[in-house]
Formats: sequence, C-alpha cells, structure tokens
Amino acid sequence: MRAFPYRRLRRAGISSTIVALGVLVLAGLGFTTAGVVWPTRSIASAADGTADTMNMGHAATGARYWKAVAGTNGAGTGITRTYFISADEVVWDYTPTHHNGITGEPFDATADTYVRSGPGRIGSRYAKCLYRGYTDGSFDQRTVRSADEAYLGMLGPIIRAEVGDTIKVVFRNACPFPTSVHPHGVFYGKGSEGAPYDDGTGNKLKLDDAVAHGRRHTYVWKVPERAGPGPGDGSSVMWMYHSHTDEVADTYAGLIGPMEITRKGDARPDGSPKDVNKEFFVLYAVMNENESPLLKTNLSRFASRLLPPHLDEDEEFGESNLMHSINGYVFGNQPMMTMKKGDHVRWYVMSMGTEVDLHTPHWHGNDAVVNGMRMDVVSLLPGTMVVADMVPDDVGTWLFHCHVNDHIHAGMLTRYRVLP
Ligand SMILES: [Cu+2]
Repeated sequence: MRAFPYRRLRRAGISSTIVALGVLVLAGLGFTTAGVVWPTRSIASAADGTADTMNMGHAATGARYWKAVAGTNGAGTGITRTYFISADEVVWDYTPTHHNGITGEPFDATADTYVRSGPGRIGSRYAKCLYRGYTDGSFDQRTVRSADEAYLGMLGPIIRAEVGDTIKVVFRNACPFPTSVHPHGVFYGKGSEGAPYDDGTGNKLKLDDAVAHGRRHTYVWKVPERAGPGPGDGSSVMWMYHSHTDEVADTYAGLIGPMEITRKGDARPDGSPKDVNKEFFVLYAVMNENESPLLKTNLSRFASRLLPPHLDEDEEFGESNLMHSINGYVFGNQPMMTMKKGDHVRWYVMSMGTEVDLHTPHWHGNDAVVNGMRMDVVSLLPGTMVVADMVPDDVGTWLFHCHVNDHIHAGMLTRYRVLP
C-alpha cells in the first residue's frame, strides 16, 4: 500500500518527462516546418484552394498545393543529356599532400592512426571503385576535370539536367564485382533503378540491378517537375546517385556521385542554374574500408608484412580503416574550394554511411541560408542531401569542418577560400 503513491509519483514523473520531451520534439518540428513552407497560420485563406498557397506565410493546403506537390508532368519535353560513366578501380589517396593541411604540420600520432601504413596497417592509400566520366561510349578517354573542380575528389561526375530533360547514363562496369547506378529523385522505370530486390519483375528489367565486370547498361531517367525544385527551393536541387547492387559494400568502395536538377527555364546550357556563380558538391562520410569489397586487395597491396594474427578482432585495425572523409580527403587534404566575395554560392552537401554518419558541416567566416533559415552549420544523416546558399562577405581562408567532436579528431576537416 505504501508503495502505491510512490509508484504513482514515479510514473507521473516519467510521464511528465515524456510529455516534456514530446513537447520539445513537437516544438522543434513545428519551428522547422513553420520556417520552411508550412506556417500554421492563415489556413482559412487557402481552404478553398484558390489562395496562393505557395508563398511563405500561407497555409500549405488545398488543390493548388497538391498540384504543386505532384508537379506538372513535363518529362521528356526537353533535351536528352547523355553521360558516359564507368565504375573504375583506382588507387585513391586520402592524404595526397602527405601532411596535415589544417595544422600545416606533419601528421601527429592521432592522425597516424588513420593515415600511416605499416605492419597490419593499410595507411592512406586504398584501392577503390569510383565513378569516372568518359567522353564517349568507347570509354577510351576520361573527361577532364578543371583545377577548379579538383575538390570533387572521390565523387563521380556531376550529372546535371533541367526539368523536362531526359538523362541517359551509359554505364560500364570495370570493377571486379557487380555494380549499378541507382539515382535519387528522378523518374525511373524498373529497368533503370539499379537495385536488386524482389519487385515482381524479371528478365530485361533485371539487367540494371547488377552489371557484371566488363559489362554495360544504359540507364534512362526522366526529369519531371517533381524531380526539380519544389515550392520552397531555389533554382536547383541536389540528388545523389550510387551503386545499389550491394548498397553498403558498393558505397564504401566509393561508388557515389552528385546530381543537380535545375528548374525549367533557369538553366544554362550545361544544366547549372543561371543565378548561381559557384557550386560546390560535398560528401561527408566515414568511409568504412573494413566493409569495402577491396579490403583483401588493400591488405595485400598496402599493408606491409607481419599482419597481426586476428585482424577481424583487432579494434585498432578496424579504426585505422575508418576514413572520416570529405569528398575522399582527410585532415585538410582536399584541394581548395575557391570563390569570390559577393558570389552567389550554392553548396550541395550530402552524407552516406551508418549511425556514425551524423555530420554537422560548419562554415567558419560566412553564413548560409538553408530551407529559408540562416545557418552556419547544417545537419546531415546517412543518405541526406542539403542545399545551402551563401553570399560570402568575409574574405580569407576558412575552416569547413564536421562539428562532431570524434570526427574532428579523426580529420573530418577541410578549408575554403573567399577571394576579394
Ligand atoms: Cu561528422
């Protein structure tokens, strides 16, 4: 009996904690969504569906709103843009400058955990499978990346299109395991999805799922309005594409790239938005080389003899292969991302990976607008893509780094430069 009121109090305590947490979560959500496109006021004005539901400050409801969600079906009214992309096995170096670009010093003991090769340690160089662009279907000649685009590093070629266009990816797999190209955001049929699972299809519609070594497949993706900017977006949005044959292993091998879709009428001939001077595509990801299909290759090629007896149980070995990278670079080794003061800069940032891949890229020196809100840090989770617009006013060389403490130690830092 005496325990009863005590228990009740406890329960009340727990419930009020839950309620308080719930309120916090709801407040957070409400705040976020209210700031973006769905303010909670003036619902009545749009209830008949005749009001302009797309402007900030109006409720997102009614027929006009749902028409905007669906988008008009303008797919196929534009041009066809063909990209020749190969999955190539390459040797990738996470630290091509061989020093810590953030401190300007040689690597210290913490950095050496990840970048130094030796007995049972692979170091900074790994065989990887990366998407690489070619000039035509002969796959003889690689497309050249300008010095300005060197920062893209590990990422596959930027696929660009305008709403209404059709994207054609002529894909060749030169990697030693089956791979594919799976797009986000755009409209694809079952023969161009690039992911094997029991979806009730067979035969020809399965050829895209896993392209064997030395084989090819052509993926065709339409770009309807719903693949482009929505009511709250700027002139362009970002999607990613990646291999999805063995999704986890393939992406750890490095098979991932950015895609950009620009609103109809807002694109330059190359598909980029006319109102943006400078674009940067950035992937924050802990590349877990332990799960790469090329781990054995890497051990035999880059770790010197005297391997510890039980590598799979060696925690330090596991840690040494967790490359906390930005476009495949660690400890400030990424080629500089450069812009001018006053430029219209659009950052496309994304993440991939597992539960350690919650990243919070932070720009020193300048601020950005994300979803209509001013920020200098953006939130990423595995598989998320965020667009951030910046007009830099602060000249200098600035840090751009993940704000997660553990990731700072592990070298998830880079720099960008604003010229006068
Ligand atoms: Cu991080």
